[in-house]
Amino acid sequence: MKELGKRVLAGDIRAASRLIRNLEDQITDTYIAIQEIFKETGKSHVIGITGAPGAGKSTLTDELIQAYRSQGKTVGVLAVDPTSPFTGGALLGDRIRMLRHAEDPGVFVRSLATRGAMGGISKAVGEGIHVMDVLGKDRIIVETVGVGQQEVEIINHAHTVIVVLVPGMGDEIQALKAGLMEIADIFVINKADREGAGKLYKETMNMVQMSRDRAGVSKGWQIPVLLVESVMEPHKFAESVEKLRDKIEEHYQFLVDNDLISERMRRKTAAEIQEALWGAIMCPILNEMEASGEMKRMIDRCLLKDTDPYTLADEIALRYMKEGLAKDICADS
Ligand SMILES: Nc1nc2c(ncn2[C@@H]2O[C@H](COP(=O)(O)OP(=O)(O)OP(=O)(O)O)[C@@H](O)[C@H]2O)c(=O)[nH]1
Ligand SMILES: [Mg+2]
Repeated sequence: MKELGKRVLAGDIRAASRLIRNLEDQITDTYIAIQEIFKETGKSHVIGITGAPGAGKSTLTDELIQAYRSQGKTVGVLAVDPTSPFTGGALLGDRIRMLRHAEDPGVFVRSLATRGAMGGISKAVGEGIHVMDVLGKDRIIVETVGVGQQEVEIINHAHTVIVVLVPGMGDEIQALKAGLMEIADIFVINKADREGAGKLYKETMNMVQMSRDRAGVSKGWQIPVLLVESVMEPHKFAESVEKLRDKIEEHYQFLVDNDLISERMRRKTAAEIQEALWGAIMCPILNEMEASGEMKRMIDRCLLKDTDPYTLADEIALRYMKEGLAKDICADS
């Protein structure tokens, strides 16, 4: 499809879906479409929802869509599936769970499964957010599974990060370990029907109070811990998710009032430049090296201790500085 970016700018939903699929399939020239739309990005409030596999993120997102729609706000959802062995089956589940919004033109839900090499997920997420942004979605919810470093990168994309904890998983410790403590703007204790929810709530409150004042992106913000009622009690569930929505709004307002938005935007843009550089420099080099068999030969030489990766990297860098890059297909960034 030609001029994909321009069509997305004109509000073409099919073009937007196609573009997101292209990001997912890591088709090389998607960057052209992103170049076309970039100027119009930066209007949406981006909300990251992260937590362990099965923590109830999609269930929560579905209700959050409802809470925003009841205020007339439009919502985009990007459900990121890193296709890890843990979340292999998550895609279908996400689509089914948010199906009640499928006919609503104010809601745009897409899954993003990226098989990519290093940095690939974060890059595709950033680009997917741009697409939803230029479609004019007021709020964009990005669901990521919080299991590793990749997911902590949600801080580079979201204005407000929600960390979902559930009882019975030793989550409070997990949160500390995975660095989630540093990125959470709001903690949600989910699955309140489960044993230990009250205890987890208290522990998380303690953890939040003990943690030193946050430097950086949300300084001065008191991290709230919200107990969300069980989905089995639909009315209470809806009510507590409305409270969550209000907290999210309060956080965004806090960023605006304290002039912290620009700091987040700088951080986000720095990450994006790095990712674009990776795509523009590393991908063509690595692809060419793969295609020519040079990579294989280099591995062999390193294993024989004939040379080392650092010397090789110097040589390659020098060579490309002299010869320049072939603007080549980049299939695995
Ligand atoms: N008991 C209980 N189960 C819940 C609650 N909320 C969600 N679940 C269930 O937990 C399971 C996982 O829910 P999801 O919303 O798919 O969780 P998720 O975090 O999006 O899962 P992944 O995307 O696979 O990481 C589903 O079977 C839900 O029905 C709750 O409040 N109480
Ligand atoms: Mg999910």
